[in-house]
Amino acid sequence: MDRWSKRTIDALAADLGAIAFYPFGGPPYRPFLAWARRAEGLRSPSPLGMLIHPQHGLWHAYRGAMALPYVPDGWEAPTAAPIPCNGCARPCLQTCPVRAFGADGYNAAACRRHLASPAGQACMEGGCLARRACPVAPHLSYAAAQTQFHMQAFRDAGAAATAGSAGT
Ligand code: B12
Repeated sequence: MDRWSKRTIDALAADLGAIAFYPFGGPPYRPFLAWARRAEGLRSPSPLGMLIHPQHGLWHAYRGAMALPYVPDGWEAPTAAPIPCNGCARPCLQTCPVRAFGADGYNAAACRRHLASPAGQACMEGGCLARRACPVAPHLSYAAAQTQFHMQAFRDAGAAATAGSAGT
């Protein structure tokens, strides 16, 4: 996926006279979450840490970014998006079988251990249960093959090597 992203977005950037940046290849990492918030007018992350979008919910990720030396025709600054988590019962926080999302943030090691155990098969096959518990845009959740690709990449990558396709 990272090779595809680079090939596709490098070509697009060359056409547009832009500079391409990628979420992988670190550390250090480019601040994609901060950029995404500014680009899309998103005001706060979801309780899981990932950014939540009013229409796409948790089902969006970033393959690359482009810096343009000009303002494109028709571009308008984003308006502040509504925060979908306000008033939500937040089932995302109650659903993780190993309580990987706590007051101290996201416990990636506990998550990976669970995924590598027989009990983690539901997350491996159908995708992260906490992410799937989100009531926003469930119809946009990823297809099984796509989910399994990313879950396997996330589970199998070492802590330092997860910057790429795992981030979906
Ligand atoms: C390292 C990394 C991880 C690490 C650590 C993440 C963590 N939560 O600590 C590991 C491997 C554990 C991980 C896991 C996952 N990740 Co990850 N990860 C990254 C990566 C490569 C770098 C993050 C970083 O350090 N950036 C550098 C800092 C400086 O930039 P920044 O994040 O914009 O900085 C701002 C924010 O941190 C913000 N901020 C301040 N306080 C807080 C508090 C919270 C809770 C948040 C979210 C932000 C925030 O302020 C900073 C300054 O403006 C990014 C891609 C990227 N380049 O950003 C993906 C990325 C954040 N991951 C992503 C995803 C999807 C995942 C997983 C779901 C993957 C999976 N299992 O399938 C999991 C779960 C993440 C979770 N619940 O937090 C997506 C998020 C998409 C989205 N909708 O928001 C990204 C953007 C990758 C992508 N290609 O889209 N990830």
